[in-house]
Parts: sequence; structure tokens; C-alpha cells
Amino acid sequence: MQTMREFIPYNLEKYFFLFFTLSFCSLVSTNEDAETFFNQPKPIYAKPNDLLGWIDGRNIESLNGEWRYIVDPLRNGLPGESFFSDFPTNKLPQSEYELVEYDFANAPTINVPGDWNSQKENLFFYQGGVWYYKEFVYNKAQDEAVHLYFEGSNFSTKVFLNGKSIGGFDAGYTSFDFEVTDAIKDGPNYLMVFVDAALHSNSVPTQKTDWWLYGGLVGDVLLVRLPQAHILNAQIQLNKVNPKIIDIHIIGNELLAGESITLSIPDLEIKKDYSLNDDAEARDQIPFTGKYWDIGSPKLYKVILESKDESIEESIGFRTIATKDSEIYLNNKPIKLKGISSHAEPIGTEGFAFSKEHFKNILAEVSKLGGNFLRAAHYPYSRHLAKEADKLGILLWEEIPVYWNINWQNQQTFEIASQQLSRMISRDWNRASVAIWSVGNETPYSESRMKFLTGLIDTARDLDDSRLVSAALLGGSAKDFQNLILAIASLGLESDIPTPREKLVLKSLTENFNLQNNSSKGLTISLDDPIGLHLDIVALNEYFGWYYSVFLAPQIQISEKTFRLLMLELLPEIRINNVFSKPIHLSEFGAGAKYGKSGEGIWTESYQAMVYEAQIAMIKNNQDTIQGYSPWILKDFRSMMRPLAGIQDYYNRKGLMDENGNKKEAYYYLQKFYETGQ
Ligand code: GCB
Repeated sequence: MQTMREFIPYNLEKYFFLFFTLSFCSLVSTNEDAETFFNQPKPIYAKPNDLLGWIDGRNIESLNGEWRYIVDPLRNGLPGESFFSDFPTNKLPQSEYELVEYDFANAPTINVPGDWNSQKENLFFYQGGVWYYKEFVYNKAQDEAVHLYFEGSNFSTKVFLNGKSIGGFDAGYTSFDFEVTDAIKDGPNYLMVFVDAALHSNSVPTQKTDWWLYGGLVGDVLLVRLPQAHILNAQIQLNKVNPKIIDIHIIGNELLAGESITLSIPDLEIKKDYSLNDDAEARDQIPFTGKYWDIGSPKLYKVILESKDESIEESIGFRTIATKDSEIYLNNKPIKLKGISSHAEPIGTEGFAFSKEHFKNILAEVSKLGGNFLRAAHYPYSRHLAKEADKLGILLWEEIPVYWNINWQNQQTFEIASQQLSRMISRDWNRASVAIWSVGNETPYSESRMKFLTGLIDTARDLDDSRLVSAALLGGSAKDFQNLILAIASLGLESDIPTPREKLVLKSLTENFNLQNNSSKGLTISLDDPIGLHLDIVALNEYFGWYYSVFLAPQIQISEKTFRLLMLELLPEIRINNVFSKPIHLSEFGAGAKYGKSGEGIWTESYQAMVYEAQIAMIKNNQDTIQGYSPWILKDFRSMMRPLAGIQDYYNRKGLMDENGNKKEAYYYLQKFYETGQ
């Protein structure tokens, strides 16, 4: 049977619909054909290409700047979504009598790159759909391939050029590009991008995160002009095992198969020709005789790749990063990662960080702190982060937003996470600064989580075996918490902190557990999350000085104050090891403090400083096992989970500085430790 959808010409359909629904509502709703009014076929969006690497070395035209935008919470304008779903056609009324219910030419403007939440007051909490619109002129060149490159778009994106669907991509924070050679016109063009910031149970991340879910085109939008046969990417890094060898892997698009590519590194007097095989790839190993990229002396070499039609270049540093037993080695020398964690938020400005300057400033703070390492939590940042870190000689941990519990069993969820991981890697795999790929943060154990994470770890190793793989693991098994309670109880018995009533409680607790003559004070935590077997570094997020007291104190009926104060005494005596004999990194610890708050109790600068003092003492007592630290966090950051008025006001206050860069007391404790070891 011919359906109504086939029967009615597209443009007439919505008017037909209005007429019919108004007059024959009940009839229509029982008619099988009417289904098509409500469920119009949704287009299938093409997937992006394998990521173009070396993007800054290419012939690019920026489409950054002011774009028009229309907020579309009901996703009305999307083809297949409703009867008003023709936004991409950008229909312009030809007379005063024509009804078109959108108008991009007169819509307000917004800056790209940039999130919408910080640019528009009324979109501060907004997590829905927004249309972006940009006109630009393209001057066609013969035999050219043209790509549209998006550095990052949060979180689901659909791209239309001159009314034509180009493709879609659902992995937020991640770079992607589409070839648009057939859709782009010589002369004026219009580009529309629908960005939907809604998250759901199958997305990565899911709806609940302790950071601001900034929506929009949060990275550069670039037009890339390439020869039709072009280099797709190339990985050029020191061999992990033999630091006297550079591993070369050049990847062309299929038209480059059989063609020749010249690689040169002028400062090393290297010039070599490669003929790409049938898969348009070439691999080689060549001797390295130069100077290592290192912390504080970040030597970079200009590397050039040339085919007959193109020449691209990047600045690349050469170093090795490896682990042996429980130590980490940079260029074969043991190193401690003295770091700090961050979010992609500039210091002193609201919103999502995207520019070179933003990252230069963040990294400058790592140096001022005396650190050599930044944990870029919890998702990929702009490429500028690693480029700036390369120049400054600071090591990086880069991560994907596999955060807390996600839908481990869903194939689509895995697909999104593995896109985020593989694109982050293939974008940054020449950055000497990047030392660690992290596949997730605080993921509770389950069999399906093990399968999911080992899948990601394998992907990371397949793509790049020159770096380390880690994940920030959850601290505190039931057994650890029980031991923690008992350690607190025996400490409390000999301390003035508990009240007489609390002492009685602690006494009976220790008697029950036969601990009254226990001479060994302290607590040993042995990390044994089985995912550790697959990682190079076992990383732990622990909140001894902050969260644990909240739920453990009531369990043993002592006050949170008593528990906290005992905890601070116990902290230096805690020993941390792992059953895998691998290096341990403290990927998080910290406490909340409102800048300028003095007096007693939590949220004060002095309480936060006490936590840092105790944590640092603990680290010093664990020098043989703990090889790195990135406390939480450099700066107070926006979080929808943190509403406490007067203190948080939608900021997570665990920063060593507030959002404007004002340093809290704890900052100086960490700085002293990093600078003097004390
Ligand atoms: C964590 C999470 C981080 C949170 C932090 C906190 O363990 O990894 O995303 O922001 O704790 O402040 O609670």
C-alpha cells in the first residue's frame, strides 16, 4: 500500500498535516498511514573519516568567529523529527505570505569556539539542542579534497552543508572531520551544525558528572584543503624499548597507495623516501642520534613529510616513558610525577578552555607549583594542551570520560568510548609530553566493566605502544574500610580527641576485634582491583581527609569531627601498595575550601591545608610505592552537583586556587613539597 509519506510532496506535508489533524484528529490517529505523520523517516548520518592528523601543518581556513544560533530544545528543526524539520534547507520566504518559522540571518550570534553556557546567561544550565549557522566563501581549486574539521563538539553533532546532510558524530570532546568535496560550492556556502548537549544512559559520559557539561562547538572549526591523494596521519616516536630508534608509521588515504613520501628531520640530517604499500602505509625504524625531550629541556625537532602534491610538518620531541617494577622511567631515568589535576576551564574566565593561551596559563601554574605533570581530567581537551606542554616540558595524563558507572554492556556505549580514545590518541600520538593514556575514572568493579575496559586498553596499546596506560581507580573496598575503622578506633583510644563517651564506643569496638594490645599502628591498603593487571600504572583516587568520614563516623557512632581529626593523625601512617608490584600514582586526593574562609571546621582554608599536610606526610612515608601524585585539583571548577549556597554556588571547591586564581593555604604546602621535597 502506498503510504501517505510517499504520496504527499515533502513541502506540502506539514500544511496537509495541520489541516487534517485539526479537522480529523481522531480519524488520523487511528489510521495506520498516519503513523508516518508522527514518525517521519530519520536520515542516516554518515560517520566521520579516520581523523586527519598534523592538522596545524595543513592548508587550513578557520571558520571560527561569530556564528548565528537558534536554540531548539525540542529538536524540531532536525529532518525526521517534526513537521517543521527543514532547518537545513535554510528556507527564505519569497513573499510576505510565506510561512517559515525560523530565520538564521536574523538570529543572535555566538562565538565559536566556545561553550554556550558561559556565553549566554539564559543557557547557563542548558543541556539541549542548538543550531549553529555560518556563511563562508570558498574559492575552488582544481583536484582538491576539502574537509570540515571539528576540534570538539559537545555532545552529539549533525553537520549540514548547503542543505545537504554531511554526517553525524556522538563522541563529545573529540576531534572529527568529514570530507565535503562534493557538497562545497565555489563561492558562497552555508554551514549548519546541530549540536545536542543532552546525555543519556548510553552516552559517554552519562548524565551525572561532577563537572560542567558545557555544550556547543567547544573547539576550532576548520576548512582543510588537501590534494586528493593525501597523507592521513603519521606516528613518529621513539621506540619504547630501544631509545636509539625512531619508529615511523605513515598512513595515506587510499589514493596515495604506491606513491612516494619523503620524511625529513633536518636537524638530525635525516632524509628518507618511502613507497606506500597497497594499504597506503609505510613503517620503518631509523636511528635516533639527537637530544631527548625532557622535563625542563623540551627539545623539539621539525619533522617534514612530503608527497608530490603536499608538504606537512610538525615539531616532535623524542623521549621514552616506561615502567620497571614499581618505578617510572623517563629517558631511562627514574622519575616521580609531581603533578596536579585539572579540568578544561581557564583561570579567571568562565567557560570551557579552548585556546593556546588558556592552556599556556594552566601549564604555567603547574610550573609555578614546582610540578612536572598535569592530569588532564576527565575528557580530551583541545590539541593546544599537548602542544603547549610539549614546548614547556611538562608531562601529561590524557583521559576519556568513562566516568563512574556507564552502560558497560551496551555496544554503542563502547563504540563512543573507543572513538574518544582512538581519536585522542591518533591526534596526540606525536606529543612527547603525553606520557599516559587513561581509559577511565572511578569505575566500580563488574565483569562487564572488566571487558569494556580491557577492550579500551587493548585499543590504546594497538594504536600506540610507546606510552603508558592507566585508569584512576576507586579507593576503598569493604575490607579496606573495615580496617580503616579499626585503625581509627585504636588510634582514638590513645588520643585526647574523642569524648569520654566516644572512647567507650571505641574501646568496645577494639575489644570485639581483639585489638586492645595491637602494637602495630596504622593501616595498610593493598590495591587489588583486577583491572590493575592490565595497566602500566595503578592509579588511586582517595579521599581520606574528606569523604570517608561522612559515612564511616555514623557507623561507629562517633562525631564526624572526631573521625576527621583522627583521620588526619592516621593519614601519615597509612601504607599503600598493590598486588601487581606496579608503580602507584595517587591520581586524586583533596578537600574542599572556600577561598578566604577562616575559622574552624571544613570548608576553611586551614582544614584543606591540614589535609594536604597529612597527605604529603603519607606520600613521604610511601616513597617506594607511590611514584606520582596529581591532587584534586588546581582550581575551583564549575559543577552542577555543587549547589551549597555561600560556599559552593555551583563550584567544586577542592581547588588549590579559586576560579580567579587566588591561592589558598594548601597551595603553599604542595608547592613546598614539590620544590624542596619537604
Ligand atoms: C572524584 C572524581 C572527581 C570529583 C572529585 C570530588 O573522585 O574523580 O571527578 O570531582 O572526586 O571532588 O568529589
